[in-house]
Amino acid sequence: MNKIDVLKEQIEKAKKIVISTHVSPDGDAIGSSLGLYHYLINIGKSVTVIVPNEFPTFLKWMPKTDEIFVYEGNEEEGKKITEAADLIFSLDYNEPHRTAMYSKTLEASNAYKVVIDHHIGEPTWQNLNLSVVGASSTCELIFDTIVALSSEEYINQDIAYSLYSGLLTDTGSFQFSATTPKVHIIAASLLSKGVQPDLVHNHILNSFSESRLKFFGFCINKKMKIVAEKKLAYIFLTKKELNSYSLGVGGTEGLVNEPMKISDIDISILFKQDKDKIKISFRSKKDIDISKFASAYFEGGGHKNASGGVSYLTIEETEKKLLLLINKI
Ligand SMILES: [Mn+2]
Repeated sequence: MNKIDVLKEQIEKAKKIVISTHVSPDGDAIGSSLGLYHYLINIGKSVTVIVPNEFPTFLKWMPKTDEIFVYEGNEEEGKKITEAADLIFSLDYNEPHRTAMYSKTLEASNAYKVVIDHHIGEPTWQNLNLSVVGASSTCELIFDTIVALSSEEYINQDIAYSLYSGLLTDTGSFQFSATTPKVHIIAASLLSKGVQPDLVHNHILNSFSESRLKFFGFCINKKMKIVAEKKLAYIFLTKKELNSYSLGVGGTEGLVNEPMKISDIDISILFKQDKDKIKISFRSKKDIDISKFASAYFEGGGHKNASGGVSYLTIEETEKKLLLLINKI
């Protein structure tokens, strides 16, 4: 049996389905989850989307975001829903630890587990893996999955808005190298289902508060450091600086991309001080595989040109470590 037939059988059998995403869900995580959610609801299934923690306000316009179950703060109910599920989708992540506070509950479940993701990784914990490493987005893969399970006719306007949002955010508005001809063909199909591109763009990208834009200005003006010979820009932000602007959930989203607008910058790194660690975002241009650097020295991973990582040192020590190691990039 091919993978799609296996999935089809599991969906038909399933009485309760859970769709889960990684911690701090982004546009692709929410878009792919809602896209699949609408499809499964439309074919008559009982489905809950569970996110580990809150997601940004600029994603809350998508159809049925109010139905998304936020695990953090509702753990008891979240455990019950997960225990009752006989089929669980893991979208936009491929290791349970990426779900942070939800991971124990997820791992305790006996449900049939399906991973659909595009990040680097070779997971072995699931029952079925429909991931394509290097694909533009999980939304692209959900489009393919729905078409393979049913047909393009099943993609209605709600699904189209959800999937288009993830395509847009994960390709940086169709600019990153994973923006293949196929991505544009999918985008065209979604537009033909009634998606208004300007509306999505305004909701997601032109939705800054005045305070958030001023914060971006502060980061570029006062905090950005350049290592010209390495074509590297980096920003360190203390907890205090992050708290002194009313940013809300997802307020630093996209900040790491700002230095990439400089023609002489090929690498951008953002360090954000958190409770007990420093969260790191890496971006690179062209053939520079920043995920290798992120995983070798900062417990990171992700994509060739976009990775995450973490440091348990102080800001001063982390900066020292970075400057010592930049020749390894
Ligand atoms: Mn993604």
